[in-house]
Amino acid sequence: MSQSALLVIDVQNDFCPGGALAVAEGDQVVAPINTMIDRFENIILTQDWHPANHVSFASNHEGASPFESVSLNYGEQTLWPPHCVAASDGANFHSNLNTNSAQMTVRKGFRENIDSYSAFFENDQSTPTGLHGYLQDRSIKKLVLCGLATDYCVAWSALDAAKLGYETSIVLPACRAIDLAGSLDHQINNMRNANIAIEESLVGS
Ligand code: VGL
Ligand code: ZN
Repeated sequence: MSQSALLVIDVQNDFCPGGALAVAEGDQVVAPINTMIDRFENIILTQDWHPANHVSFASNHEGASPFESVSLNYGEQTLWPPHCVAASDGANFHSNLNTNSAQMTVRKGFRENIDSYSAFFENDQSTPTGLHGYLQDRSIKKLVLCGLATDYCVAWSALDAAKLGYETSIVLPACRAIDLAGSLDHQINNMRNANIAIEESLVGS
């Protein structure tokens, strides 16, 4: 059994062109991710999944606009347009993503009062999603990350994975970024400093 897994982050309609929080070229990750899905035995998907009254939505803070930052009880939180509302079409995976061989979907950000960029811990950096336990139970030691967005959910997930001791890489041609106020460069630096491999071409297991 392979000890590596492909972790496909948030390839959902709302992060693709035409979606509520569209990432430039977000849909262009689908083809390279499908290619890698065919090369891996272990596939895990994540799905951003928020209640309509979620704390990360600017519309739920009086007078606030999307992409501003606010201070919450767990720290700074960027406010976003409402996106990935649970059970909405925007929360669905892109229709061309090959989800058939995925063994597990981790939903995150489902609690009203806390966001979760990372697939491992919510934004208080301590509430676990359960993914680490699942991977430990399956003896998975190595993670390859791809998806949306490079500088938010992919980076936060990769940084937590590295902290938890996984051998971690991200595959840039299968990622696209939001790039808010230099966030892409900042997070690429953070990932390099955490010994995360930044791959420039597609990889296999
Ligand atoms: C994401 C912002 C808000 C992401 C999710 O998937 O990177 N970014 N929610
Ligand atoms: Zn979100």
